Amino acid sequence: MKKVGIVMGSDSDLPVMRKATDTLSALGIPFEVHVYSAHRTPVQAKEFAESARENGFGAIIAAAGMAAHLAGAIAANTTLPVIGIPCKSSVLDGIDALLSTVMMPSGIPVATVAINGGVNAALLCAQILAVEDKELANRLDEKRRKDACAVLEKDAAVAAELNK
Ligand code: RP5
Repeated sequence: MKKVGIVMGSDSDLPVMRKATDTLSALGIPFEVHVYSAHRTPVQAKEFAESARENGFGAIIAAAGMAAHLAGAIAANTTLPVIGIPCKSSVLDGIDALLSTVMMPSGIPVATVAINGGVNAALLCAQILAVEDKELANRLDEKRRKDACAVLEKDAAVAAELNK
């Protein structure tokens, strides 16, 4: 199976990225994590993106906060699908990173998930890899079934308490 590349602009983004790594691990998807910044280590970020396809990656998650250029910078240097996670910072609550990540000019797409959306970034990567992987697609179907069951259990608990 292809690996998922996970790049974050700073180790301060790690709590968000752990949601992505936990989700990928639960689905049995291999990944590789790096801290590369579009601003502080632009050379390393560029080299990672340029070599990602030949290094066995099938999709890349790029997470950054504030003036979040990382996902766009990664996407500029690969035609692998890039999922951008805008990370919430202390000043503008992540709106800064959301707009920086989502508003890519035509030609260089970044599939942007919600602010701090580590789980959905991982699931989107899984769904991309599952296009050519029936076993992974089955695992995703099973996860949907389990998640739905968990909601129905909550429905039953809330109904039992409040629907008198
Ligand atoms: C961004 O700046 C990083 O992705 C991080 O979200 C934010 C702050 O970085 P630190 O100052 O915590 O290293 O580049």
